[in-house]
Amino acid sequence: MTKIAFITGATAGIGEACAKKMAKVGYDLIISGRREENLIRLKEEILKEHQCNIYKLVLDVRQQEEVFEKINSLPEEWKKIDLLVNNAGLAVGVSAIQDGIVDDWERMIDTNIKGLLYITRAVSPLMIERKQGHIINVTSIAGKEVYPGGNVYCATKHAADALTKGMRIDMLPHNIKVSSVAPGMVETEFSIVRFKGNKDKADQVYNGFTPLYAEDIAETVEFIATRPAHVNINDILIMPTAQASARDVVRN
Ligand code: NDP
Ligand code: 8X3
Repeated sequence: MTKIAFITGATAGIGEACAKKMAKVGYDLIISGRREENLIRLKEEILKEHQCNIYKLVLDVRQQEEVFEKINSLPEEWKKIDLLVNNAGLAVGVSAIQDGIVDDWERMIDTNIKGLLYITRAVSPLMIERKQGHIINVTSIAGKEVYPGGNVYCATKHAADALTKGMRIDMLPHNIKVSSVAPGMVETEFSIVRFKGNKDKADQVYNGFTPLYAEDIAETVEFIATRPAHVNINDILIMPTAQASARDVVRN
């Protein structure tokens, strides 16, 4: 039977690349995000290349009621989710704590921590019912280290790292794998969002070195998802060759 992958944040970057990759290896997809037009475009693009079924779920992961209502209302055949990729997330701003914009903090906390929790709370019982499944959380180098201007974003990714470990313990009796992939710098819309649409500032982040691309992370997610039943990859930290730690990047 065809497996189903549910990918949050599939309207751009890493999530979009994961959707394409998992379709390529034969999964049916639930693709979600807030931008419906991007989901429509992605569905069309994937269907040009692959024969699979795709369900579009327009969803803001911060909206608790919406998350539960929409996931509980999935058609029965779409509730058989084999793989959940908790990818939706963002960084907003680089202010020091004393200058921090509270609304930015709330967007990050609500999306990266609470959103991940709501989605997992809604999907994991469906996996438990079938005694199978795999949850892959997209964390970050920011979940392992803290860098200047990273404060709240790093805290949310440390939380995602801790939640991955906690979820793995909770899912253990239910035959559900829990993994994380922790990327360093990946060129996506991430920095455009972080710098609130300032493309020049965003481009500077990736200047003078070759960053990771979304496809690199999708390939890693595919690897994690396709190990044999008795193998779980707990965590993969993946960096551009030019990046040694959150703060050490070699630029030309
Ligand atoms: P993008 O900005 O390109 O993509 C982010 C995705 O998250 C979009 O699809 C966006 O969809 C979705 N998203 C954001 N907020 C919400 C929300 N409230 N509800 C639903 N979906 C939401 O960034 P990336 O692809 O780079 O980021 C994906 C993940 O990877 C994030 O968790 C990020 O923290 C993590 N990461 C990124 C790194 C990088 O350097 N790029 C490195 C390490 C980790 P929409 O706006 O349509 O809702
Ligand atoms: C995104 C990568 O280095 O900006 O998680 O934290 S970084």
